[in-house]
Order: sequence, then C-alpha cells, then structure tokens
Amino acid sequence: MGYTIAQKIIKEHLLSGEMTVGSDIGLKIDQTLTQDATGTMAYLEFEAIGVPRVKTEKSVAYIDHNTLQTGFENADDHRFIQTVCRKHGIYFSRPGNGICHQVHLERFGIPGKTLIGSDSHTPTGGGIGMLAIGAGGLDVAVAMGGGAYYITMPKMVRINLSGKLQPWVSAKDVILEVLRIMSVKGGVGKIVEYGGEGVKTLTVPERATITNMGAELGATTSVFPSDDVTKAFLKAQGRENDWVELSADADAVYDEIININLSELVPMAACPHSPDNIKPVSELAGQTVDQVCIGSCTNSSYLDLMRVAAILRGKTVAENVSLAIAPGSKQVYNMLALNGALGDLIAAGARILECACGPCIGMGQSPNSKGISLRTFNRNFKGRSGTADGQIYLVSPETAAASALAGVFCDPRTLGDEVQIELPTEFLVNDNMVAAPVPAEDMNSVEVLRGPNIKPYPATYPLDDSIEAKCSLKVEDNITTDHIMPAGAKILPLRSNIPAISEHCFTVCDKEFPARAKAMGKSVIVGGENYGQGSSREHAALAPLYLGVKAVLVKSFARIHRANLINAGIIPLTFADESDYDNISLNDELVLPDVKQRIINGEDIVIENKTNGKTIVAKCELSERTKDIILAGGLLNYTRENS
Ligand code: MIC
Ligand code: SF4
Repeated sequence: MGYTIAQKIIKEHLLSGEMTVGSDIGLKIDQTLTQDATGTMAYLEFEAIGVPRVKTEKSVAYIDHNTLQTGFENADDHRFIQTVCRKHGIYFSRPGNGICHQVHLERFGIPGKTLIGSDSHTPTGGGIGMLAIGAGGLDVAVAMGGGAYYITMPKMVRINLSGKLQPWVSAKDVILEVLRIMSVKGGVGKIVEYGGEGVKTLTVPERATITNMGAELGATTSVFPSDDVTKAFLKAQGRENDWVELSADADAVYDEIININLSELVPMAACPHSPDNIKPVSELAGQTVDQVCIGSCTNSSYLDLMRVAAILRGKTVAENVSLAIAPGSKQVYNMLALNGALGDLIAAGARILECACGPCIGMGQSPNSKGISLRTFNRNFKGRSGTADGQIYLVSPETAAASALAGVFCDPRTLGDEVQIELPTEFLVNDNMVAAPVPAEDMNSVEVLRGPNIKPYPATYPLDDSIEAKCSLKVEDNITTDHIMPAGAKILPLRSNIPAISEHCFTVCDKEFPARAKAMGKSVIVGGENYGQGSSREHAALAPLYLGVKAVLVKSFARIHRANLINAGIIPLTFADESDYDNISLNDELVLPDVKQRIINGEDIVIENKTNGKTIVAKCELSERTKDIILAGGLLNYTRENS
C-alpha cells in the first residue's frame, strides 16, 4: 500500500507510536517558528526547560502581531524575544520584516521538512510541501529543546482539483468552497491533501492561501505536493537547492475524497460570523460596504497585491469606504515600492499599513458601529475586529479591491478583462532584517532583557485525588479562543503577564467570569461542540489555569486548544451522553470523586452534581503520555521531571 504525502513525511520523522489513525505519535521537528504574541510565553517556557541552545535545524522568531506600541509593553517583549534568540540560537525576524507565515514561506520553508509554530496558521508552509502544524507555545518550546512533538495520527482527506480557475476567481474562493463543504469542524483529526490535475495550475502563493485557511477547517494541517511549480518558486527566492520532489503514491489510501472542479468556482464570501458561512458574492452584490482591509497571512503575497494594484490603478476608492492595505512581508512591500505598484495603491486612496498582522488581530482599523467590512483575512469571529457589532466578510483580494472601488459588494467578474500578473522569476532577496544568533561559545556574553510587564508562568500543581468545584461558566457550541482570551490592541500587550490578561478571560461572553472564577477558587467550565476553535494561543488555557479552572467539560474540542489545556494541566472532559449538557448550570456544585485514580486507570470520570442530584459520566481520552502530563500538573512539570 502506498503513502500519502503527509504519511511519507510522518514516516521519515516518526520518533514514537504507530502510524495508525488515532494513535499518539511523536514527531521529530526540523524547524520551529514563533510570533511575538505567543512568543514571550514560549521563550519563558524554553528558558524554564533549561536547554542552552535550540536543537532544531532552524528556529525563527517573528515580530508581527504586537507591533502597535502604545506603551512600553510590546517594545519590551520584542527586546526580550530578540535577546533570548541571540543567546539561544534562534533567528530573529525584526519588526518590519513581515508576517511570520508569509516570510517563512518565502525565506525558510523546505519541502518534506516538519515545522511547528506557535500560531494556528503555520500550515501555510503546506503550500510548499512541508508538514507544518500549529501548536501551543509550550509544545514549540519543547521542540526547540529537541523534544518530540505529539499529535494524534490523523485521517487523510484528499481534495482532487480538476480544471482551472476562471478569470477573477481566486485561491481564496477555493478554500471558501472547501469550508462550505467541510465546515469549521470538518477537518478535526484530519490532514487535508491536495492533488489532481488542477494543482499545477496554482502558484505557490495561491497554494499557501489554501493551506493557510485549512486552519479554519480545524484540520491538523493541509499540504500540497512539491513539484515543478514549487521548484520555480524556490528558485525565484534564490533557494533552488532547498527543493525536493514530493507527491503521493498512486496507490495511497485516503479516508475521504472530495472532488472540486476549479473551472466551476465563482467568487465567494464567508459571511458573519463564521468562516464556513459561505455565499457567492453575486448574491451580496449591491450591498453597501464601509471598510475594506487587504492583507494578513492568507492574502498578502506579491501576486495578491499586484492584482489589487492593477484593479485600483488610476481609480479612486469609493467615498463611503476606508481601504487599508498591509503587505505580507518586506520583500512584497519593497518590490511594490520599486515597481511602482505602491504608487498606484497610494494614488487610489489606500491607507498603507506596515507589514504585520494589523487589523486581522484587531490591532487598529476597527470598523465603525455595525460596519460592513470586507477582509481578505481568514477569521471573522464576532468581535475579533475590535468592533463588537462589526459585520466581517472574508473575500478574495479581487473581490475586496472591486468592492472598495464600487462602494458596494462587487463581483470582480463584472470588471471586464482579467488582470494578468505573472509570478516573478526572481524575487527581491534581502534578509537584512533577520538577525542571526551569536555562536554557542559566545552565548554567555548575551544578557536577556526583561521588561516589568513580563511575569512568570503561572504556578501549577500535581493533580488532586478528588476535585470539588463549582461550574463557573456555561457556554454554547463553537466557542473560539477569541471568546476565551480576546485579542485586540488593548489586551494583546498583556500576553506576557498572565495575572493581568486573565482579567479579560471570557469577558466577551460574561463580564463577571474572571471575578466569579477567582472567588470560587476551583471551578469547571462547561461548553458545547468544537470548543476552543481558532487560534493556538495558550493564553486561552493559561488564563483559566490562573483563575482556578480544573476541568473543561464539553461536547467536543478543537485540536490545538485541547492540547493546550493538557499542557496547562487542565483536565479535558467530554460528555459520554451529550444530553447531560442540560444537567449542569452555572454555579452548580460539582464533585469529581477519585478523579486521579480514574485517570490512572483510564476509566470514565464521574461528576456528581450536588446542586440537582444528577450524576454525569464524562470521557477523558488520554494517551499514557498525556495522562502523565495531567498527573504532573502540566507539560512544564512533566518535562522537568523527565529530563
Ligand atoms: C490568530 O490569528 O488568531 C492569531 C492571533 O494569529 C493566533 C495566535 C495568537 O493568538 O497569538 C493564532 O492563530 O494562533
Ligand atoms: Fe496574523 Fe491574522 Fe495571520 Fe493570525 S491570522 S498570524 S493575526 S495575519
């Protein structure tokens, strides 16, 4: 039996476990990336592990999220990360160099290698045939220290692409179609592989748009073959030697096959407030638009912005629209500046931002009240833009630019002849904003600089024999990490200060939650399906940990958040019978008798609801390793105990 692309990479990197679906497997990690919003915590954890120099082939730290410096906090964090990197062997991509995923694809990604990143959109690297996976900061810290990265061996989904995209239809429309078919939870426990004749019609940046937004499917990762198109891209980046060919065997077996004919796709939009709420743009045409934002790790490549510039050239942004554009990297920005396209964007009235995440994570450019904002980004969760009642639609750069000119939703196919933009045969390569670490023998000469905002990792304790706790919160299905630990310009500067950021935990759903959880001392959160979807931020586990949350009991979890809860020592429980969701209410007094022994024995967990007298049974599916992590009170304690 042949192998899929992902299975081939997994096989080459397998350190432990069996390659059978559902088994816990340990992978050797070749490369890591961090960004600044998760990076401070990841490097504090790396320091706590105590390994002097990173053991990966390449580890890179990016500054791209917390770039709005309205106080000392973010700048202090940047300086902390910069000095840690210099000392411990990590490359440092300075602020201004661009968004981690875009830059990593351009400059560092290598087909066939494994990459984990403390950001959920790390699968962008699948666009050049990497096995690139989003993870919590602590998992990245462990991998930097040479430890394995553990995942559950996923199922394999094959998406067969046939045909060719029609004029004005874009890679974004491909992934929106996949989201329409699979939904935001359809990818959980799966790797999505692209194949078929249509693949060779897509350039690397287009493939990367598709693998990037595979994160919104909940998939472990997404991957394209590494072929001649990949080779041409790497050659244009001056990295032809990094290319290796990679494709699935003809007799590879997939658990699920989806067929998409690229020729039949039309421009689409993900409507508020979920990336899988898809409609064709033609159905929305004519509705007023207040804001358009172009950029983010999904759609900010040279190709994307050249198309936008060609659409805007010689025109003016509609009077009712504010258009913001953030190029994805310094390479993209610089090339646009040198070839005149930046002038076209400026002349049309675009508000040009620095190359960073910016509005995608609510760092400025929040829309007006009830504002309709069209964004080329990947997430439109409620409130993420910074405006609670903002109406965010996710669209392609072509739809975004056409609508910015029209002032209403505009199907770009109405624009006439398509703009023809070729991928350059030579990109502008200048890595002067990537600082190299000092040689190992000089590491003691580097002082790590810490600002007053940087507070240590919260205290964790080995698991108690039994737990008595109250229900401090009850929430519904599809809770995102943006609900649990909101981002935005005001809260993000607190990412390295867990006590302070905890004050904002779940306040989107319930303003009283932090105070209530603290007053309860120990508590349990109850939720519905796909709990914790979205980002990799481990703060969504560390803040509840700090507030005394001992267990989270839900109908189902999203992958990265479940791993982050385990890493924090919080017990992840699922209802054995989902109808028991109705048998717990806020403030109910709960007892989990002999929980420790039950976890050791691999038994179901019993929850006695003392308030209504009901008994609820919960599953706690842990491997031997994750069981030990929970018993130790989290991965940091476990790693210290086992090294
Ligand atoms: C996001 O897009 O939600 C983020 C911000 O990039 C997060 C990481 C974070 O919260 O720092 C992610 O996707 O993992
Ligand atoms: Fe940054 Fe947005 Fe991409 Fe997250 S999704 S890495 S915030 S650009």
